Amino acid sequence: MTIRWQSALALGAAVATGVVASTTGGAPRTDVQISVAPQQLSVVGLPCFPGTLNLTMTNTGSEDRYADLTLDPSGPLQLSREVFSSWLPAVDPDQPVSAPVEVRVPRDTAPGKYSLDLEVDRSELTVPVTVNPLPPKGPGDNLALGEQASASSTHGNFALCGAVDGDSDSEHWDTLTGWNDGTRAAFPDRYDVALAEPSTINRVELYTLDSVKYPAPANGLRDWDVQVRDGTGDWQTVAQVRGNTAGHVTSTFTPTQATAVRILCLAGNGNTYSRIVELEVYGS
Ligand SMILES: [Ca+2]
Repeated sequence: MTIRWQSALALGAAVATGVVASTTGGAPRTDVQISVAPQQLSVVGLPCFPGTLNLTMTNTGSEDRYADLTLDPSGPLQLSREVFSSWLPAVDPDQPVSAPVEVRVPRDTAPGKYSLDLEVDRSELTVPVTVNPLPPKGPGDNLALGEQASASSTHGNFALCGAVDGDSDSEHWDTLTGWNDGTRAAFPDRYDVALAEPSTINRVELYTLDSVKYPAPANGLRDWDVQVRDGTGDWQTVAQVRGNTAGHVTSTFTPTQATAVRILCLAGNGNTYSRIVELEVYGS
């Protein structure tokens, strides 16, 4: 059931990209076209599971100009930006300018249909946003999925939340579905996930980079400690992995009450970076 839910999420994140023609809304002059990809979005009320839209403005007119693309969310939608401003030179061929916006909703958001209105001048575009039900977090479910991650550093080309996005496939590595630290050849690094509520856990599944192009013996995580945070805020080591060359490692330990889980990364194969494609946490 968990797998099915994750697959659905992966599909939701892969909604076909495309360009939506702007509407003029009766404006006498509209020389900035707006587009968005994907054309619709699915999100869920988890703290580390943002939906991302890519916004694009294109000056189709003959004069250089400055433009403000405003974003107007409905209901509970929270945005990483509410305006996208850019200088748009008039050039031939037209030069699109793009920027991302992250869309989140609170955990208690009612599932349903919402929307995000984009506007430049009188050119408007509406993006439908579907809020899906929260995933189950009972016995047998991955307690780390979409929960708040934090890290000692994150490489600029990667996403902090990529290691709790439900996608453990290393072949998707270059589409930001994993965490890569930002301090090359310097260890330790740490990657933490705060659980939604204190939980008794006894197993951590770690997927490090192991693809055809980037095999684990040269690119994966080699040495790490699995640590859990107890109710007093102290961290204790519950498992250790050394000399790893596999893409997927299961660590089991005595059932332990935890408010958060940390991977303390001590060394990587190739002595470059710490890379986690997915971190999963389970109770007994
Ligand atoms: Ca992932």
